[in-house]
Amino acid sequence: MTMNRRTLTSAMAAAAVAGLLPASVLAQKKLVLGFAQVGAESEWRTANTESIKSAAKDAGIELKFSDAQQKQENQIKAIRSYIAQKVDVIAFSPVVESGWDTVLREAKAAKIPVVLTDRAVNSKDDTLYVTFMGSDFVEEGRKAGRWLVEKMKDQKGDVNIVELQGTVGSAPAIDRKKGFEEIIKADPKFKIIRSQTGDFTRAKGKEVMEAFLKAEGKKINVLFAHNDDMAIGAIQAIEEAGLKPAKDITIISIDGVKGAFEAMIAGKLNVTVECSPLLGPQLMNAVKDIKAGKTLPKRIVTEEGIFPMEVAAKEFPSRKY
Ligand code: GZL
Repeated sequence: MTMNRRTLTSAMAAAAVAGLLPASVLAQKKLVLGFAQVGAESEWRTANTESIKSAAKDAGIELKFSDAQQKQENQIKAIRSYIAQKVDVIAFSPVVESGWDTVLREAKAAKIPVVLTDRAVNSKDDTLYVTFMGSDFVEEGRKAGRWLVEKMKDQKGDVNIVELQGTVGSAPAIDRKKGFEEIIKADPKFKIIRSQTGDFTRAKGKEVMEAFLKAEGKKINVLFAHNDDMAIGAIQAIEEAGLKPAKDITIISIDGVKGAFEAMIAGKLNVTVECSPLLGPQLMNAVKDIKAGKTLPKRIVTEEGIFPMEVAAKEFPSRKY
């Protein structure tokens, strides 16, 4: 008769209580974390994955990891496999906000705690997860908007903006747009004349920016990109159209990855709003706290800054992602 992990654990616990096994043996049982990652769509995501893998290793936590290639059905499949394997904790970054209640109820029924990292879900039932740790995307959008309002304060005529949105339905795309529009709506000179998803990738960002340039040409004053990868793709399109990025078209993006600092140092990107992917250590602490029976806050917000091109060269050497 094969014993599954949970039965084995309870047998070990009984043995330890009976004094047959030293508690230290029990204590040495490695915690197992199942992590369902969004994909590998951007520099940010690559750094986020690296942070999770290295932090699990440092924490002595066994990590089961999956890459969903930005498909929700793959993330749901991965979560179900972690439930079947009876991992100690499940964590994931939901590729989109909706459609998670069923699988999260299955995890709850299996008594496996779930941690949301990076992105949120729009479930009405917040008992389906222990905590959500990640950035305040609305505030990131506000920071981008405030920088633009300041930059254009002496501009008299219309400021025509094109917007490269992140993955449709994802928390960062919805919330960054919301925060940006909340700030610029104070002045009617700011007009978003085109807005379309570039799915957070360089390739799609370039493709959509080419279409924007074809349709609007020299009318475009500003590009607001929901992440650096799409901005970097768009910079290529702007240069191929014979225009000067960050001069003919002001470019604002979000993440603060190395590629953005390199673009700012080259004078091709005006500003990037920081969104830290380095969530690994915080996640491992949460896993250990949960298994130790500690109560966690429902929301853990990562603190972040904003980096205009003027400070890029000075800041670049100390950047960690
Ligand atoms: C934000 C994260 C976003 C990044 C993109 O926390 O979910 O996904 O802004 C990444 O670069 O693809």
